Amino acid sequence: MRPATPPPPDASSAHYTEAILEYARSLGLDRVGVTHAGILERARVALVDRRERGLSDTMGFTFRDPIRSTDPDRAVTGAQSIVVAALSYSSDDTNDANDRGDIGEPPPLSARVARYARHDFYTPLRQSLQQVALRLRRDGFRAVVFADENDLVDREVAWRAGLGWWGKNANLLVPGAGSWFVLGSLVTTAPLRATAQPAPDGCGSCRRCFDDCPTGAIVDTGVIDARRCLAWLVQKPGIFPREFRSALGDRLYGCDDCQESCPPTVRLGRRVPARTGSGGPGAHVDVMEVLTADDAHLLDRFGRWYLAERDPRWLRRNALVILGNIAPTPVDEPVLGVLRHYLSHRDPMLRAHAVWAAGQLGRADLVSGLVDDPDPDVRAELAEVGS
Ligand code: B12
Ligand code: SF4
Ligand code: SF4
Repeated sequence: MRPATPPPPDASSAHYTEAILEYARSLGLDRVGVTHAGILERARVALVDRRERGLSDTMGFTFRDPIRSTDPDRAVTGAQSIVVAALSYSSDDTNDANDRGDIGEPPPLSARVARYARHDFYTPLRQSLQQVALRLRRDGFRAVVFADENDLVDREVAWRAGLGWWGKNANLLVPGAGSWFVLGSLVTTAPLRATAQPAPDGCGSCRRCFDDCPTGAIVDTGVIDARRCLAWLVQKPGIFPREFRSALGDRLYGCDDCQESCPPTVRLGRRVPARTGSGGPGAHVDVMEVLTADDAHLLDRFGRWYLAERDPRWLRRNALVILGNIAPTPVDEPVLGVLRHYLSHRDPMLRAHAVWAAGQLGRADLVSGLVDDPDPDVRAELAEVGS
């Protein structure tokens, strides 16, 4: 006689939901919650409105198809609920503790990496959620994991599941812990119980992030103008807007200013146990390495980041802007060599940024050979350095 199949669990019981959440916590997820799988109405309106107002610039992501990215049922047919998780990438001081012992002294020409990109935090987040999804599947339900993808607006589901409040800087802040968290979800056909009401606002009268954003990109409460946001501009393909090149400073990828100025994130983030994600370049990257390495090396080191068309030329572009911002003058031989190399580069986008960097570093004399350059972007840069 075959053993009787156990009856399917009653997923709508509070007990089952708590067992799933307990399992998720045991897998290292710092905060977990459950929300229903209804349409994300507010996010849908916001995505369309921001696109219409030009605030999303040329970003695709969730803006490409707002109907899809705000309908969990499109992600998983018959979706009933969403398990949402936050994984901390906090460190125990405000200044690169993630990387202590990791890299030693920063290189002399050092570019900065935003905290979420210093190590790979998405893989452990996804792996833990996959384990939870497996358990739900074993119990007879469908369950699919999404984290930083285009199918779901992560902050909106996290807010709805009670994981945090919307900061005026648009980040989701976890009560008692701040915003150094990456977010992910699993959408499932299991009818789990929603865990909580949305967390109450914790910003109060504070406006620090508005004042400290280097480009004025926070244009309203919780609203980012991507055309000004350095976190987008370092990813966006094309010519880096001239008006924001100085503000870029030494940032190679990401921008943390609106979180580093955020009192609850700075204060409470220290209370969250420090975590080092797997792999990743750490907090500091040698600008000369980015400018001299080949594609294979750059993809090996930075391939986990979002690089349009997986092309490392955008990193080289950012590095040229950084070089123009931080290289000491008069420039030394290695920097001179790099400038010369890029001023004669076959890629006109890189030539254009090299022209700018040379001008910034007081070496407009180097660009005189480019007067007849066939590329309009290069000629536009030449006009700016007065050549
Ligand atoms: C596109 C995108 C970006 C864009 C645009 C950011 C943005 N604000 O939309 C760019 C490239 C600029 C970016 C930057 C960053 N990002 Co990003 N990004 C995304 C992505 C792919 C989609 C976000 C989205 O759909 N935005 C749509 C708009 C409409 O949403 P929103 O701006 O949050 O608007 C909401 C609020 O206004 C809110 N709201 C409505 N009414 C009210 C009222 C009040 C009072 C308030 C305060 C809010 C509020 O409702 C709106 C709709 O939900 C998500 C991943 C995902 N799939 O969701 C990651 C994601 C949002 N990014 C993330 C991170 C870590 C960052 C950076 C910190 C990285 C860095 N260090 O450089 C910065 C932060 C910049 C910032 N201040 O927002 C995390 C956020 C984690 C968290 N704790 O919040 C996410 C969730 C990725 C992940 N899965 O972990 N990002
Ligand atoms: S990520 Fe940087 S540029 Fe973008 S809103 Fe925050 S502080 Fe401003
Ligand atoms: S800096 Fe102040 S206003 Fe901005 S998100 Fe943090 S607490 Fe809110």
